[in-house]
Amino acid sequence: MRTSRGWWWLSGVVVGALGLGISYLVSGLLRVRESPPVAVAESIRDISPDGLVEWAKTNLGMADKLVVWIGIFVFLTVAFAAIGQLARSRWWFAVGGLVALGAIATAAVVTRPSFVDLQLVPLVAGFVAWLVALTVITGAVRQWELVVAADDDATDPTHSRRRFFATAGAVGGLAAAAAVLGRFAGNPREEVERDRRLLRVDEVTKPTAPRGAKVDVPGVQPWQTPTDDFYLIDTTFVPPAIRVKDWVLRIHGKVQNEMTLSYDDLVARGITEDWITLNCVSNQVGGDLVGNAWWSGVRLAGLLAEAGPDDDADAVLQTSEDGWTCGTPLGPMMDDRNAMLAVYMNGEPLTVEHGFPVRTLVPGLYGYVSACKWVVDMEVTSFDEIEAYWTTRGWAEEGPVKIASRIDVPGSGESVSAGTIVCGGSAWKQHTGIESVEVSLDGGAWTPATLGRVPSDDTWVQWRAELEVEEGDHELRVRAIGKDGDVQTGVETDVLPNGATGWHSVEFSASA
Ligand SMILES: Nc1nc2c(c(=O)[nH]1)N[C@H]1C(S)=C(S)[C@@H](COP(=O)(O)O)O[C@H]1N2
Ligand SMILES: [Mo]
Repeated sequence: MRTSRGWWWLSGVVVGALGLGISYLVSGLLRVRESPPVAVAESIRDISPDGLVEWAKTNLGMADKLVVWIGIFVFLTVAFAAIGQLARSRWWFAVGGLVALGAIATAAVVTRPSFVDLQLVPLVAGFVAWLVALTVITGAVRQWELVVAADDDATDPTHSRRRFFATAGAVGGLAAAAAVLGRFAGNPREEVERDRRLLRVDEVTKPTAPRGAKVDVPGVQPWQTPTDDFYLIDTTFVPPAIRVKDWVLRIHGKVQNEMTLSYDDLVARGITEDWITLNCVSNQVGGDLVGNAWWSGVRLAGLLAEAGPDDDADAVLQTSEDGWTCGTPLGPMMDDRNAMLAVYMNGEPLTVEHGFPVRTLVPGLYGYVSACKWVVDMEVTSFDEIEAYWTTRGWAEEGPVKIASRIDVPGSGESVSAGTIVCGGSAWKQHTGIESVEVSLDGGAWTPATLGRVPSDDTWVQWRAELEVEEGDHELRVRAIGKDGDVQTGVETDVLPNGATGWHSVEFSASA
Protein backbone atom coordinates (compact mmCIF):
# COMPACT_ATOMS: atom_id res chain seq x y z
CA MET A 1 0.00 0.00 0.00
CA ARG A 2 1.33 3.43 -0.90
CA THR A 3 0.10 6.91 -0.14
CA SER A 4 -1.23 8.30 -3.36
CA ARG A 5 -0.28 11.66 -4.79
CA GLY A 6 -3.87 12.63 -4.10
CA TRP A 7 -3.08 13.23 -0.44
CA TRP A 8 -0.42 15.77 -1.35
CA TRP A 9 -2.84 17.59 -3.60
CA LEU A 10 -5.47 17.57 -0.90
CA SER A 11 -2.94 18.88 1.62
CA GLY A 12 -2.16 21.82 -0.63
CA VAL A 13 -5.82 22.71 -1.03
CA VAL A 14 -6.47 22.52 2.72
CA VAL A 15 -3.40 24.68 3.46
CA GLY A 16 -4.59 27.24 0.90
CA ALA A 17 -8.09 27.32 2.35
CA LEU A 18 -6.78 28.00 5.84
CA GLY A 19 -4.76 31.02 4.71
CA LEU A 20 -7.74 32.41 2.81
CA GLY A 21 -10.05 31.81 5.77
CA ILE A 22 -7.69 33.50 8.23
CA SER A 23 -7.11 36.53 6.03
CA TYR A 24 -10.88 36.84 5.52
CA LEU A 25 -11.50 36.65 9.26
CA VAL A 26 -8.79 39.18 10.06
CA SER A 27 -10.17 41.51 7.36
CA GLY A 28 -13.57 41.26 9.01
CA LEU A 29 -12.26 41.89 12.51
CA LEU A 30 -10.27 44.91 11.32
CA ARG A 31 -13.27 46.20 9.32
CA VAL A 32 -11.22 46.05 6.14
CA ARG A 33 -13.65 45.85 3.21
CA GLU A 34 -11.29 44.28 0.75
CA SER A 35 -10.01 40.93 1.89
CA PRO A 36 -7.11 40.02 -0.45
CA PRO A 37 -9.18 38.00 -2.98
CA VAL A 38 -11.52 40.98 -3.42
CA ALA A 39 -8.56 43.21 -4.23
CA VAL A 40 -7.38 40.61 -6.73
CA ALA A 41 -10.81 40.39 -8.34
CA GLU A 42 -11.02 44.17 -8.66
CA SER A 43 -7.50 44.33 -10.08
CA ILE A 44 -8.35 41.68 -12.67
CA ARG A 45 -11.31 43.80 -13.69
CA ASP A 46 -9.15 46.92 -13.89
CA ILE A 47 -6.39 45.41 -16.00
CA SER A 48 -8.75 43.53 -18.33
CA PRO A 49 -8.71 44.88 -21.88
CA ASP A 50 -11.36 47.56 -22.44
CA GLY A 51 -13.11 45.45 -25.04
CA LEU A 52 -13.51 42.56 -22.63
CA VAL A 53 -14.80 44.81 -19.84
CA GLU A 54 -17.27 46.40 -22.22
CA TRP A 55 -18.42 43.02 -23.47
CA ALA A 56 -18.90 41.77 -19.92
CA LYS A 57 -20.73 44.92 -18.87
CA THR A 58 -23.31 44.60 -21.61
CA ASN A 59 -23.60 40.83 -21.90
CA LEU A 60 -23.13 39.56 -18.38
CA GLY A 61 -24.36 42.54 -16.35
CA MET A 62 -23.79 41.82 -12.67
CA ALA A 63 -22.97 38.18 -13.52
CA ASP A 64 -19.56 39.37 -14.76
CA LYS A 65 -18.49 39.31 -11.12
CA LEU A 66 -19.60 35.75 -10.66
CA VAL A 67 -17.51 34.76 -13.67
CA VAL A 68 -14.42 36.41 -12.19
CA TRP A 69 -15.04 34.75 -8.80
CA ILE A 70 -15.40 31.31 -10.36
CA GLY A 71 -12.21 31.91 -12.36
CA ILE A 72 -10.28 32.90 -9.23
CA PHE A 73 -11.69 29.93 -7.31
CA VAL A 74 -10.70 27.43 -9.99
CA PHE A 75 -7.26 29.00 -10.40
CA LEU A 76 -6.59 28.93 -6.65
CA THR A 77 -7.76 25.34 -6.25
CA VAL A 78 -5.39 24.21 -9.00
CA ALA A 79 -2.55 26.38 -7.67
CA PHE A 80 -2.93 25.10 -4.11
CA ALA A 81 -3.08 21.48 -5.29
CA ALA A 82 0.12 22.06 -7.28
CA ILE A 83 1.73 23.61 -4.23
CA GLY A 84 0.82 20.45 -2.31
CA GLN A 85 2.61 18.41 -4.97
CA LEU A 86 5.63 20.71 -4.80
CA ALA A 87 5.79 20.11 -1.06
CA ARG A 88 6.24 16.43 -1.80
CA SER A 89 9.66 17.16 -3.32
CA ARG A 90 10.77 19.99 -1.06
CA TRP A 91 9.02 22.04 1.59
CA TRP A 92 10.83 25.05 0.13
CA PHE A 93 9.32 24.59 -3.32
CA ALA A 94 5.86 24.83 -1.82
CA VAL A 95 6.86 27.90 0.16
CA GLY A 96 8.02 29.41 -3.13
CA GLY A 97 4.57 28.80 -4.61
CA LEU A 98 2.88 30.43 -1.65
CA VAL A 99 5.25 33.40 -1.84
CA ALA A 100 4.27 33.84 -5.49
CA LEU A 101 0.54 33.79 -4.68
CA GLY A 102 1.11 36.08 -1.71
CA ALA A 103 3.02 38.50 -3.93
CA ILE A 104 0.13 38.64 -6.40
CA ALA A 105 -2.32 39.32 -3.58
CA THR A 106 -0.04 41.96 -2.04
CA ALA A 107 0.41 43.72 -5.38
CA ALA A 108 -3.37 43.78 -5.84
CA VAL A 109 -4.06 45.06 -2.34
CA VAL A 110 -1.47 47.86 -2.27
CA THR A 111 -2.43 49.18 -5.71
CA ARG A 112 -6.16 49.57 -4.94
CA PRO A 113 -7.09 53.26 -4.83
CA SER A 114 -8.63 52.75 -1.38
CA PHE A 115 -5.52 51.07 0.07
CA VAL A 116 -4.62 51.75 3.69
CA ASP A 117 -1.72 50.19 5.65
CA LEU A 118 -4.12 48.23 7.83
CA GLN A 119 -4.91 46.04 4.82
CA LEU A 120 -1.44 44.52 5.06
CA VAL A 121 -2.42 42.76 8.29
CA PRO A 122 -4.80 40.20 6.70
CA LEU A 123 -2.12 39.46 4.10
CA VAL A 124 0.51 38.75 6.73
CA ALA A 125 -1.93 36.73 8.86
CA GLY A 126 -2.96 34.63 5.88
CA PHE A 127 0.64 34.03 4.84
CA VAL A 128 1.69 32.95 8.34
CA ALA A 129 -1.32 30.60 8.44
CA TRP A 130 -0.18 29.12 5.11
CA LEU A 131 3.35 28.46 6.41
CA VAL A 132 2.22 26.90 9.68
CA ALA A 133 -0.43 24.72 8.03
CA LEU A 134 1.96 23.66 5.29
CA THR A 135 4.58 22.61 7.83
CA VAL A 136 2.14 20.69 10.00
CA ILE A 137 0.24 18.93 7.22
CA THR A 138 3.19 18.03 5.04
CA GLY A 139 4.94 16.76 8.17
CA ALA A 140 2.03 14.39 8.76
CA VAL A 141 1.70 13.16 5.19
CA ARG A 142 5.46 12.66 4.86
CA GLN A 143 5.56 10.70 8.07
CA TRP A 144 2.80 8.47 6.78
CA GLU A 145 4.61 7.97 3.48
CA LEU A 146 7.83 7.03 5.27
CA VAL A 147 6.09 4.45 7.40
CA VAL A 148 4.36 2.96 4.39
CA ALA A 149 7.64 2.93 2.42
CA ALA A 150 9.47 1.19 5.26
CA ASP A 151 6.90 -1.58 4.94
CA ASP A 152 8.07 -3.59 7.94
CA ASP A 153 5.86 -5.44 10.35
CA ALA A 154 7.09 -3.45 13.32
CA THR A 155 5.48 -0.16 12.20
CA ASP A 156 1.79 -0.14 11.51
CA PRO A 157 0.82 2.67 9.07
CA THR A 158 -2.65 2.98 10.60
CA HIS A 159 -1.44 5.32 13.29
CA SER A 160 0.31 7.76 10.97
CA ARG A 161 -2.55 7.59 8.51
CA ARG A 162 -4.94 8.61 11.27
CA ARG A 163 -2.60 11.36 12.30
CA PHE A 164 -2.58 12.73 8.77
CA PHE A 165 -6.36 12.69 8.47
CA ALA A 166 -6.75 14.27 11.89
CA THR A 167 -4.33 17.06 10.93
CA ALA A 168 -5.92 17.67 7.54
CA GLY A 169 -9.38 17.61 9.11
CA ALA A 170 -8.34 20.06 11.83
CA VAL A 171 -6.81 22.50 9.33
CA GLY A 172 -9.83 22.20 7.03
CA GLY A 173 -12.18 22.69 9.99
CA LEU A 174 -10.24 25.76 11.11
CA ALA A 175 -10.45 27.18 7.61
CA ALA A 176 -14.23 26.68 7.54
CA ALA A 177 -14.60 28.14 11.05
CA ALA A 178 -12.54 31.19 10.09
CA ALA A 179 -14.67 31.71 7.00
CA VAL A 180 -17.92 31.43 8.95
CA LEU A 181 -16.65 33.69 11.75
CA GLY A 182 -15.40 36.18 9.21
CA ARG A 183 -18.80 36.19 7.55
CA PHE A 184 -20.83 36.76 10.71
CA ALA A 185 -18.77 37.94 13.67
CA GLY A 186 -16.63 40.51 11.97
CA ASN A 187 -19.04 41.55 9.29
CA PRO A 188 -19.31 45.32 8.98
CA ARG A 189 -22.38 44.77 6.84
CA GLU A 190 -24.38 43.68 9.92
CA GLU A 191 -23.62 46.94 11.69
CA VAL A 192 -24.53 48.94 8.64
CA GLU A 193 -27.85 47.09 8.33
CA ARG A 194 -28.52 48.00 11.98
CA ASP A 195 -27.73 51.65 11.18
CA ARG A 196 -30.21 51.48 8.32
CA ARG A 197 -32.95 50.08 10.55
CA LEU A 198 -32.41 52.72 13.24
CA LEU A 199 -32.01 55.66 10.90
CA ARG A 200 -34.68 58.39 10.99
CA VAL A 201 -34.56 61.47 8.82
CA ASP A 202 -37.64 63.38 9.94
CA GLU A 203 -38.50 65.27 6.78
CA VAL A 204 -38.56 62.20 4.54
CA THR A 205 -42.01 61.24 3.31
CA LYS A 206 -43.36 58.02 1.87
CA PRO A 207 -44.00 57.99 -1.86
CA THR A 208 -47.44 57.90 -3.40
CA ALA A 209 -47.28 57.57 -7.15
CA PRO A 210 -49.17 60.49 -8.74
CA ARG A 211 -52.61 59.61 -10.05
CA GLY A 212 -52.67 58.91 -13.74
CA ALA A 213 -48.94 58.19 -13.99
CA LYS A 214 -49.55 54.50 -14.52
CA VAL A 215 -51.46 53.69 -17.68
CA ASP A 216 -54.13 51.05 -17.62
CA VAL A 217 -52.34 48.32 -19.55
CA PRO A 218 -51.91 44.96 -17.81
CA GLY A 219 -48.28 43.85 -18.05
CA VAL A 220 -46.68 47.30 -18.24
CA GLN A 221 -43.78 47.73 -15.81
CA PRO A 222 -44.74 49.69 -12.69
CA TRP A 223 -44.28 53.46 -12.99
CA GLN A 224 -42.61 53.47 -9.58
CA THR A 225 -39.89 50.82 -9.60
CA PRO A 226 -39.82 48.89 -6.31
CA THR A 227 -36.36 49.12 -4.74
CA ASP A 228 -35.84 45.35 -4.96
CA ASP A 229 -36.48 45.42 -8.71
CA PHE A 230 -34.39 48.52 -9.39
CA TYR A 231 -31.46 47.63 -11.65
CA LEU A 232 -27.99 47.52 -10.09
CA ILE A 233 -24.80 48.49 -11.90
CA ASP A 234 -21.45 48.99 -10.28
CA THR A 235 -17.86 47.81 -10.44
CA THR A 236 -17.48 46.82 -6.81
CA PHE A 237 -17.05 43.18 -5.78
CA VAL A 238 -18.11 43.84 -2.20
CA PRO A 239 -20.25 46.92 -1.64
CA PRO A 240 -18.69 49.39 0.79
CA ALA A 241 -20.17 49.06 4.27
CA ILE A 242 -20.15 52.59 5.66
CA ARG A 243 -21.47 53.39 9.13
CA VAL A 244 -23.52 56.57 9.31
CA LYS A 245 -21.26 57.91 12.06
CA ASP A 246 -18.18 57.28 9.91
CA TRP A 247 -19.44 58.87 6.70
CA VAL A 248 -17.87 62.19 5.73
CA LEU A 249 -17.97 64.06 2.46
CA ARG A 250 -15.21 66.43 1.45
CA ILE A 251 -15.97 69.15 -1.06
CA HIS A 252 -12.74 70.76 -2.21
CA GLY A 253 -10.69 71.74 -5.25
CA LYS A 254 -11.52 74.89 -7.18
CA VAL A 255 -13.71 76.38 -4.46
CA GLN A 256 -13.66 79.38 -2.14
CA ASN A 257 -14.60 77.35 0.93
CA GLU A 258 -13.56 73.75 1.39
CA MET A 259 -16.20 71.78 3.25
CA THR A 260 -16.26 68.59 5.27
CA LEU A 261 -19.73 67.29 6.05
CA SER A 262 -20.91 64.57 8.39
CA TYR A 263 -24.24 62.83 7.78
CA ASP A 264 -25.90 65.09 10.37
CA ASP A 265 -24.33 68.20 8.82
CA LEU A 266 -25.73 67.09 5.49
CA VAL A 267 -29.35 66.38 6.44
CA ALA A 268 -29.41 69.50 8.66
CA ARG A 269 -29.46 71.51 5.43
CA GLY A 270 -32.97 70.32 4.71
CA ILE A 271 -34.45 67.56 2.62
CA THR A 272 -35.73 67.82 -0.92
CA GLU A 273 -37.75 65.03 -2.51
CA ASP A 274 -38.50 64.14 -6.10
CA TRP A 275 -39.44 61.43 -8.55
CA ILE A 276 -36.35 60.80 -10.67
CA THR A 277 -35.74 58.21 -13.38
CA LEU A 278 -32.18 56.87 -13.44
CA ASN A 279 -30.72 54.93 -16.31
CA CYS A 280 -27.53 53.32 -17.44
CA VAL A 281 -25.63 54.26 -20.57
CA SER A 282 -25.21 50.51 -21.18
CA ASN A 283 -28.94 50.00 -21.54
CA GLN A 284 -29.69 48.38 -24.88
CA VAL A 285 -32.69 49.50 -26.91
CA GLY A 286 -35.67 47.95 -25.11
CA GLY A 287 -33.49 47.02 -22.12
CA ASP A 288 -34.27 47.22 -18.44
CA LEU A 289 -31.31 49.16 -17.00
CA VAL A 290 -33.68 51.99 -16.12
CA GLY A 291 -35.85 52.64 -13.08
CA ASN A 292 -37.94 55.34 -11.46
CA ALA A 293 -38.00 56.02 -7.73
CA TRP A 294 -38.92 58.57 -5.08
CA TRP A 295 -35.66 60.02 -3.82
CA SER A 296 -35.07 62.12 -0.71
CA GLY A 297 -31.86 64.03 -0.22
CA VAL A 298 -30.08 67.33 -0.03
CA ARG A 299 -29.93 69.66 -3.01
CA LEU A 300 -26.46 69.92 -4.52
CA ALA A 301 -27.07 73.42 -5.88
CA GLY A 302 -27.13 74.86 -2.35
CA LEU A 303 -24.16 72.88 -1.10
CA LEU A 304 -21.99 73.71 -4.09
CA ALA A 305 -22.99 77.39 -3.91
CA GLU A 306 -21.85 77.33 -0.28
CA ALA A 307 -18.51 75.92 -1.39
CA GLY A 308 -18.31 78.61 -4.08
CA PRO A 309 -16.81 77.16 -7.29
CA ASP A 310 -14.10 79.18 -9.03
CA ASP A 311 -14.91 80.68 -12.44
CA ASP A 312 -12.81 78.16 -14.36
CA ALA A 313 -14.49 75.11 -12.78
CA ASP A 314 -16.80 73.10 -15.04
CA ALA A 315 -16.78 69.62 -13.48
CA VAL A 316 -16.93 67.73 -10.23
CA LEU A 317 -14.80 64.63 -9.85
CA GLN A 318 -16.79 62.40 -7.52
CA THR A 319 -15.13 59.53 -5.70
CA SER A 320 -16.83 56.63 -4.02
CA GLU A 321 -15.55 54.95 -0.88
CA ASP A 322 -14.38 52.02 -3.05
CA GLY A 323 -12.33 54.28 -5.31
CA TRP A 324 -14.70 54.43 -8.30
CA THR A 325 -14.79 57.87 -9.89
CA CYS A 326 -16.97 59.88 -12.24
CA GLY A 327 -16.68 63.36 -13.72
CA THR A 328 -19.95 65.28 -13.57
CA PRO A 329 -20.63 68.56 -15.37
CA LEU A 330 -21.00 71.34 -12.80
CA GLY A 331 -23.85 73.07 -14.63
CA PRO A 332 -26.54 70.40 -14.16
CA MET A 333 -25.46 69.93 -10.53
CA MET A 334 -26.21 73.60 -9.80
CA ASP A 335 -29.14 74.60 -12.03
CA ASP A 336 -32.84 74.46 -11.19
CA ARG A 337 -33.12 70.67 -11.39
CA ASN A 338 -33.13 68.57 -8.25
CA ALA A 339 -29.59 67.25 -8.41
CA MET A 340 -29.13 65.82 -4.94
CA LEU A 341 -27.13 63.84 -2.46
CA ALA A 342 -29.80 61.20 -1.92
CA VAL A 343 -30.16 59.49 1.45
CA TYR A 344 -33.50 57.72 0.96
CA MET A 345 -34.99 55.77 -1.92
CA ASN A 346 -38.73 55.03 -2.09
CA GLY A 347 -39.16 56.29 1.47
CA GLU A 348 -36.52 53.99 3.00
CA PRO A 349 -32.82 54.56 3.69
CA LEU A 350 -30.80 53.67 0.59
CA THR A 351 -29.95 49.99 0.49
CA VAL A 352 -26.26 49.19 0.76
CA GLU A 353 -26.26 48.11 -2.91
CA HIS A 354 -27.82 51.39 -4.03
CA GLY A 355 -25.18 53.46 -2.22
CA PHE A 356 -25.91 53.70 1.51
CA PRO A 357 -25.55 56.07 3.26
CA VAL A 358 -25.30 58.74 0.54
CA ARG A 359 -25.29 58.70 -3.27
CA THR A 360 -25.53 61.36 -5.92
CA LEU A 361 -28.31 61.78 -8.48
CA VAL A 362 -28.42 64.28 -11.33
CA PRO A 363 -31.63 64.08 -13.39
CA GLY A 364 -30.88 64.06 -17.10
CA LEU A 365 -27.43 62.45 -16.94
CA TYR A 366 -26.57 58.77 -17.27
CA GLY A 367 -25.49 57.08 -14.04
CA TYR A 368 -21.87 56.55 -15.10
CA VAL A 369 -21.16 60.31 -15.13
CA SER A 370 -23.28 61.34 -12.19
CA ALA A 371 -24.95 58.87 -9.87
CA CYS A 372 -21.97 58.10 -7.61
CA LYS A 373 -22.93 55.57 -4.93
CA TRP A 374 -21.13 55.60 -1.54
CA VAL A 375 -19.88 59.08 -2.44
CA VAL A 376 -17.21 60.44 -0.07
CA ASP A 377 -15.32 63.05 -2.08
CA MET A 378 -16.22 65.82 -4.51
CA GLU A 379 -13.40 67.71 -6.15
CA VAL A 380 -14.57 70.77 -8.00
CA THR A 381 -12.34 70.90 -11.06
CA SER A 382 -12.43 71.14 -14.83
CA PHE A 383 -12.86 68.38 -17.41
CA ASP A 384 -9.48 68.99 -19.02
CA GLU A 385 -7.75 68.14 -15.74
CA ILE A 386 -9.46 64.87 -14.82
CA GLU A 387 -9.91 61.25 -15.79
CA ALA A 388 -12.69 59.10 -14.42
CA TYR A 389 -13.30 55.36 -14.26
CA TRP A 390 -15.37 54.92 -17.42
CA THR A 391 -13.99 57.81 -19.45
CA THR A 392 -10.52 56.24 -19.37
CA ARG A 393 -12.20 53.17 -20.88
CA GLY A 394 -13.60 54.86 -23.95
CA TRP A 395 -16.93 56.19 -22.70
CA ALA A 396 -17.89 59.79 -23.42
CA GLU A 397 -16.89 62.53 -21.00
CA GLU A 398 -20.37 63.98 -20.80
CA GLY A 399 -23.36 61.67 -20.63
CA PRO A 400 -26.67 63.46 -21.20
CA VAL A 401 -29.51 60.95 -21.43
CA LYS A 402 -30.66 60.22 -24.97
CA ILE A 403 -34.35 60.06 -25.78
CA ALA A 404 -35.67 56.51 -25.63
CA SER A 405 -38.88 54.52 -25.60
CA ARG A 406 -39.81 50.94 -24.88
CA ILE A 407 -42.65 48.52 -25.56
CA ASP A 408 -43.65 46.37 -22.57
CA VAL A 409 -46.91 45.01 -24.01
CA PRO A 410 -47.21 42.99 -26.16
CA GLY A 411 -44.12 41.07 -25.17
CA SER A 412 -41.80 39.86 -27.86
CA GLY A 413 -43.05 36.58 -29.36
CA GLU A 414 -46.40 36.80 -27.58
CA SER A 415 -49.68 35.68 -29.17
CA VAL A 416 -52.74 37.84 -28.83
CA SER A 417 -56.27 37.57 -30.18
CA ALA A 418 -56.95 39.44 -33.39
CA GLY A 419 -59.09 42.56 -33.13
CA THR A 420 -58.46 45.49 -30.82
CA ILE A 421 -55.33 45.10 -28.72
CA VAL A 422 -53.99 47.37 -26.00
CA CYS A 423 -50.26 48.12 -26.05
CA GLY A 424 -48.13 50.03 -23.60
CA GLY A 425 -44.67 50.89 -22.38
CA SER A 426 -42.59 53.85 -21.34
CA ALA A 427 -40.48 56.66 -22.77
CA TRP A 428 -37.95 59.04 -21.25
CA LYS A 429 -35.68 61.95 -21.78
CA GLN A 430 -35.03 63.22 -18.30
CA HIS A 431 -34.99 66.94 -17.72
CA THR A 432 -36.32 67.61 -21.21
CA GLY A 433 -39.54 65.66 -20.98
CA ILE A 434 -41.56 63.67 -23.47
CA GLU A 435 -43.97 65.54 -25.75
CA SER A 436 -45.48 62.52 -27.46
CA VAL A 437 -45.02 58.83 -28.20
CA GLU A 438 -45.94 57.22 -31.50
CA VAL A 439 -46.34 53.63 -32.58
CA SER A 440 -46.20 52.03 -35.99
CA LEU A 441 -47.70 48.66 -36.83
CA ASP A 442 -46.03 46.62 -39.58
CA GLY A 443 -44.12 49.61 -40.88
CA GLY A 444 -47.28 51.70 -41.30
CA ALA A 445 -47.88 55.33 -40.36
CA TRP A 446 -46.83 56.60 -36.94
CA THR A 447 -49.89 57.01 -34.76
CA PRO A 448 -49.91 58.85 -31.44
CA ALA A 449 -50.26 57.02 -28.15
CA THR A 450 -51.90 58.37 -25.01
CA LEU A 451 -49.48 59.44 -22.28
CA GLY A 452 -49.69 58.99 -18.52
CA ARG A 453 -49.50 62.10 -16.37
CA VAL A 454 -46.09 62.77 -14.85
CA PRO A 455 -45.11 65.13 -12.04
CA SER A 456 -42.05 66.56 -13.85
CA ASP A 457 -39.78 66.22 -16.84
CA ASP A 458 -37.31 64.20 -14.77
CA THR A 459 -39.24 60.94 -14.88
CA TRP A 460 -40.20 58.49 -17.52
CA VAL A 461 -43.70 58.58 -18.89
CA GLN A 462 -45.93 55.62 -19.67
CA TRP A 463 -47.84 55.35 -22.93
CA ARG A 464 -50.87 53.37 -24.07
CA ALA A 465 -52.22 52.70 -27.54
CA GLU A 466 -55.11 50.70 -28.96
CA LEU A 467 -54.54 49.02 -32.30
CA GLU A 468 -56.56 46.93 -34.71
CA VAL A 469 -54.67 43.81 -35.65
CA GLU A 470 -55.61 41.13 -38.14
CA GLU A 471 -54.77 37.49 -37.85
CA GLY A 472 -51.11 36.76 -38.56
CA ASP A 473 -47.61 37.94 -37.62
CA HIS A 474 -46.96 41.56 -36.77
CA GLU A 475 -44.24 43.97 -35.82
CA LEU A 476 -44.80 46.94 -33.53
CA ARG A 477 -42.39 49.86 -33.26
CA VAL A 478 -42.27 52.81 -30.92
CA ARG A 479 -40.62 56.21 -31.00
CA ALA A 480 -40.74 59.24 -28.73
CA ILE A 481 -40.62 62.98 -29.37
CA GLY A 482 -39.08 65.22 -26.76
CA LYS A 483 -40.47 68.52 -25.52
CA ASP A 484 -37.49 70.08 -27.30
CA GLY A 485 -38.75 68.67 -30.62
CA ASP A 486 -36.13 65.90 -30.70
CA VAL A 487 -37.60 62.98 -32.65
CA GLN A 488 -36.13 59.66 -31.54
CA THR A 489 -33.97 58.35 -34.36
CA GLY A 490 -34.33 54.90 -35.86
CA VAL A 491 -30.61 54.77 -36.62
CA GLU A 492 -29.13 52.02 -34.49
CA THR A 493 -25.94 52.79 -32.59
CA ASP A 494 -24.10 50.87 -29.93
CA VAL A 495 -24.19 51.79 -26.23
CA LEU A 496 -20.49 52.75 -26.44
CA PRO A 497 -19.50 55.61 -26.14
CA ASN A 498 -22.58 57.57 -25.06
CA GLY A 499 -25.74 55.46 -25.17
CA ALA A 500 -27.69 53.37 -27.69
CA THR A 501 -30.10 54.75 -30.26
CA GLY A 502 -32.70 53.02 -32.40
CA TRP A 503 -36.38 52.11 -32.19
CA HIS A 504 -37.57 49.33 -29.97
CA SER A 505 -39.73 46.84 -31.83
CA VAL A 506 -41.49 43.62 -30.92
CA GLU A 507 -42.79 40.82 -33.07
CA PHE A 508 -46.01 39.14 -32.04
CA SER A 509 -48.75 37.13 -33.63
CA ALA A 510 -52.52 37.47 -33.58
CA SER A 511 -54.89 34.53 -33.83
CA ALA A 512 -58.64 34.39 -34.35
N1 LIG B 1 -19.46 53.83 -6.52
C1 LIG B 1 -20.05 53.58 -7.70
N2 LIG B 1 -21.10 54.33 -8.09
C2 LIG B 1 -21.71 54.09 -9.27
C3 LIG B 1 -21.26 53.07 -10.12
C4 LIG B 1 -20.14 52.30 -9.70
O1 LIG B 1 -19.66 51.40 -10.40
N3 LIG B 1 -19.57 52.58 -8.48
N4 LIG B 1 -21.90 52.83 -11.31
C5 LIG B 1 -22.69 53.92 -11.88
C6 LIG B 1 -23.55 53.48 -12.96
S1 LIG B 1 -22.77 53.04 -14.42
C7 LIG B 1 -24.91 53.51 -12.87
S2 LIG B 1 -25.87 53.24 -14.23
C8 LIG B 1 -25.58 53.80 -11.58
C9 LIG B 1 -26.52 52.68 -11.21
O2 LIG B 1 -27.10 52.93 -9.96
P1 LIG B 1 -27.93 51.78 -9.26
O3 LIG B 1 -27.04 50.58 -9.18
O4 LIG B 1 -28.34 52.33 -7.94
O5 LIG B 1 -29.11 51.51 -10.15
O6 LIG B 1 -24.65 53.95 -10.53
C10 LIG B 1 -23.50 54.68 -10.85
N5 LIG B 1 -22.76 54.88 -9.64
MO1 LIG C 1 -24.35 52.82 -15.93
